[in-house]
Amino acid sequence: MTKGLIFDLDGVIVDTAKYHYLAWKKLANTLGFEFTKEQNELFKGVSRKRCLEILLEIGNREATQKEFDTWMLEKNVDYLEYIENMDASEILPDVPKVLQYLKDNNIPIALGSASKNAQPILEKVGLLHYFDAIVDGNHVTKAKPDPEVFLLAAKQLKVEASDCVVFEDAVAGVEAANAANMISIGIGDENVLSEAQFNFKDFTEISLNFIQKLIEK
Ligand code: B16
Ligand code: MG
Repeated sequence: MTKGLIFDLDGVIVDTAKYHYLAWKKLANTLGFEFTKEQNELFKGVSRKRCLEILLEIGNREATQKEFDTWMLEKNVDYLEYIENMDASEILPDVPKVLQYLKDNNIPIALGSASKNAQPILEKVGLLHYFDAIVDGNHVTKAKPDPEVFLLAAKQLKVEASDCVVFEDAVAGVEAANAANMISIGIGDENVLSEAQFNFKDFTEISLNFIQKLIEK
């Protein structure tokens, strides 16, 4: 039975959360309120549109549709500036080791991310060539925790959903993987990601032996 492995981007492959934070903070400050790193935790795995809705709730601000669209655009322009110079040094530890192992074993690999900037980020850090399919915020109509992003990834890999494994750092992403009937692997705080079937702090904790077991099952 062929397995398919699906990776989230932010928090799993690279830490782009810090750049999202800077861009959202800049917008909040422009609008006259503060936005903390703790509040930024709420944004992980969440779509850009939903992030702005939450930000406006935090700042107790209303927006016309035109303002809303303008602020989403401004945030993204700033975010693109922050990620402009990303390179391979920003790849999270041991991620290339796992991707290379999967490639060596002919296991299809997909990206399943909420970000609309996923492909250029993979290009910048030099990992694009590992991916057989890229499903991101440009391809889905329903955000995580809806399973759409992962189901679409499985379809593109031509692998049954129940034969897929998902690496996720966000609660909504773990929920989406579980809803897709896939094996969910939480990367990060196991108390936060308690719904995941397996938990690891990061990829340095994941042995190639464990990966081998996953692809053999
Ligand atoms: P963009 P992931 C998510 O990436 C981020 O965690 C989340 O904070 C961000 O709002 C979302 O992508 C959309 O990103 O503004 O680039 O479209 O974790 O799903 O890879
Ligand atoms: Mg993530």
